[in-house]
Amino acid sequence: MSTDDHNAAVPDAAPQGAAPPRDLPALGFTERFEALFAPLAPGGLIPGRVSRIDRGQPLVLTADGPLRAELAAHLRGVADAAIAVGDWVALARPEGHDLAIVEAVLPRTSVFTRKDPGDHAVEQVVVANVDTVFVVQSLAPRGPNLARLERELVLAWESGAQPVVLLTKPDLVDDPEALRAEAATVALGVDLHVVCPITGEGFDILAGYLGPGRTVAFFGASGVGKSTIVNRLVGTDVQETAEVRDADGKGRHTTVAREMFFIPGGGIVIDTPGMRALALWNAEEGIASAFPDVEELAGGCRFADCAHTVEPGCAVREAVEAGTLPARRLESYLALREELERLAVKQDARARADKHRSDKAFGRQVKNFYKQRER
Ligand SMILES: Nc1nc2c(ncn2[C@@H]2O[C@H](COP(=O)(O)OP(=O)(O)O)[C@@H](O)[C@H]2O)c(=O)[nH]1
Ligand SMILES: [Mg+2]
Ligand SMILES: [Zn+2]
Repeated sequence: MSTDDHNAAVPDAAPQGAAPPRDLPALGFTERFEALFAPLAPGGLIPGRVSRIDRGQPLVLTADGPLRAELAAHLRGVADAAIAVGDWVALARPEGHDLAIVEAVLPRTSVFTRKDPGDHAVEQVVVANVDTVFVVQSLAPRGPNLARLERELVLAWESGAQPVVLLTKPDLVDDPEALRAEAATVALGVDLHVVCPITGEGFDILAGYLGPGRTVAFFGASGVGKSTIVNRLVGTDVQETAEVRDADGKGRHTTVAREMFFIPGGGIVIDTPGMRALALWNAEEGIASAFPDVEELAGGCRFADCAHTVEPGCAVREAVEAGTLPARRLESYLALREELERLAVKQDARARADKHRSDKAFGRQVKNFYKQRER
């Protein structure tokens, strides 16, 4: 922590485990972010990465250490600028101000979103700028939940990060290999590994996804072992874990916040609380990626806009009848598609268009920052 910083540094709130690196590439500041940030450097701003958010105030890791920050007035209430753990931001550090100020949020390489669990057709950004999304499921007590895995994979694909499935608790089941094969039937085109954070099985493979500047995040229901994996990777118990209730095999929500941790050999992990509600948000492409089998069959349907329900000449339903596509797979696909359609009715057109406007929004943020400085 440099002592001449005029903004309060916050060592007490810094993540436990390995200290956050001070060099930006180790924090994930790639050439892409460097180039995006360049127009803001002449304005005296510094780049930093959001490692956690407490009561709306991000903790931002910078080359000068962690700084507590708040959003600039011109970003507040702007949906495009909502920040998430993992975001790269441009910070001002005004003289005599306790908090640094987030003046812009750099366009993301990936963003994991879901529909806000409330009723509204509102997007919730879970984490940003993740390279690999680990979708975690437990093999015990009942084996993988295929429908949930399909939904999780749709969201993971949609994020733009690389999805990878991790299956935990092989030590608690008789035939982990058979359960793995079952999960593999819905995890098309993604790596799938069995890991045991208790024995360390599979951790050599996890290391391959990590390394300096690489960011991985863990998703899955509570109790599947996400925090236990994170603790083993980090090398100390940075996250609380909880015994799973025997009756229903479900875990309690011990992980309450999303937070970034650092791996001694290099690499950044983000743990997340178990998410009960994983409602889709604009996941058209995610569905297409998660169901390559259905999408390919659909190419053979007589009608280009075939809904695979009652149309004549439907190659998808023919495959189900012939036994080459599991009926439950088509049901999942249709249910997820229908969920998206219901969401589209609730969303206004603007909300839908917003998703692809982050580059434009960033340009506006840069302009607003310089405009406000002239005053
Ligand atoms: N036997 C066994 N227990 C595990 C394994 N992974 C996690 N656990 C246990 O499962 C419980 C829930 O783990 P936790 O990491 O808190 O789950 P989270 O909610 O996904 O973060 C804890 O008691 C862990 O010790 C595993 O591979 N084998
Ligand atoms: Mg946890
Ligand atoms: Zn069809």
